[in-house]
Amino acid sequence: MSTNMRVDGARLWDTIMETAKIGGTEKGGVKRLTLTDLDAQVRHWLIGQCEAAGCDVHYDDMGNIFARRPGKDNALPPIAIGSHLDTQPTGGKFDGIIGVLAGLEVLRTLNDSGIETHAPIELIDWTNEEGSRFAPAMLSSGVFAGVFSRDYAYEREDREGLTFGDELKRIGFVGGEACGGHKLAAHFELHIEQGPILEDEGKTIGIVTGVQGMRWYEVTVTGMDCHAGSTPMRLRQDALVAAARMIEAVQAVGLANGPDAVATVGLIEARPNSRNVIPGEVFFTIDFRDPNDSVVAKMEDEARAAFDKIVEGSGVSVKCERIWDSPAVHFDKECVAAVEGAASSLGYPARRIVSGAGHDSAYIAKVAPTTMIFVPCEKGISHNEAEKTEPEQVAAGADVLLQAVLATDARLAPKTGA
Ligand code: HGY
Ligand code: MN
Ligand code: MN
Repeated sequence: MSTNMRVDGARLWDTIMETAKIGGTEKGGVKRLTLTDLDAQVRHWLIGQCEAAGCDVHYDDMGNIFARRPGKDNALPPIAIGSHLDTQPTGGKFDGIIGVLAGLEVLRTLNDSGIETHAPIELIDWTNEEGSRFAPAMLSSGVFAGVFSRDYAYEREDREGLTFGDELKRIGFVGGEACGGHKLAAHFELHIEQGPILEDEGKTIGIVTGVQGMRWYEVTVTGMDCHAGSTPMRLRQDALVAAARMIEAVQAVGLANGPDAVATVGLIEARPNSRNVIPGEVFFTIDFRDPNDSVVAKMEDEARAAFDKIVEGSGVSVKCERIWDSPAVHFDKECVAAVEGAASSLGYPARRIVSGAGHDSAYIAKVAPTTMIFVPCEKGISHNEAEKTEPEQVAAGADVLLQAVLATDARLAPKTGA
């Protein structure tokens, strides 16, 4: 009986440790930025593993990889298991990666058990989920969901001026299928929580009901480069001092709109970045999030008003451009119920939770019934080389994933008893 089926937790953990070597860092993290040679290396590794598991593998013109395990009726749209293999510069071994590799483990477990599902099952590696090298995040699942055009995505530049399109071509992953070119019956994503709630409450499984709203901004503060030694304080147009005040204001906006609002300046570049030149230009980014879109909008208004006040009479100007707006997402009730039912039948302590982090599922939810499964990570630490979770927790998440996918396959199977 398929409800007794369990993944091979040791095999899954070994797979995670194997891929962690591709871009592995001294501190035990993984640095595998999207569309680098390391990303290409793990992509080829994944394709090899999926082909060995009997899947048909192809990728689309955004480099999204689709590994399809045939079902009884291959005319049915596949039930997808997706996440991402790209990481932050100081990323961990698990963010995104456990979602893809647990999907591979589900395919392997179905093979070991000789189970034939009604619909095909499709494992997906979504390109550029992190948005660290090419902003915004979730770029390729966004193209798949029709949120971004492929041309917009191809034009995105990293901080060295290289474009997404050129880098995708360079690593040889421009596939023949137009991104978004095929339907998904459902999409499930296993992910670490990247927050402290599950661990704090002693829960093994997070039943994810949605993703909070988020907006990203790029801010350019313009003053005047000048000599640090011969320019009197009262005559300076110091872009970095103004930017520092704005960053303080961003923090204040986050605190003032709590308890769920979060506000972050994560990237800053001062130019010319020379110790004896008054900075003439500063570039920095802002990340605002809250489960409630109206709070995110209010934070934007308050930050803009603060910036205008800061530049008044300062001889400095500011340009604040919103480059990304991902409204709050509510996942599909039946998919959420499948996860809840699986966690309960497997006897794992679970709770419903809204995701603080963005995920590809947030966009895929626009085009397919979607939900996510969380497992705890130690102290909620993520986007950090110290990111840690336990083999038993990953195996538990993979078992819930397996059972939720099987339950969905049974629910969606044509009633003709195919
Ligand atoms: O930014 C995020 O929440 C995700 O990690 N890309
Ligand atoms: Mn992730
Ligand atoms: Mn991430």
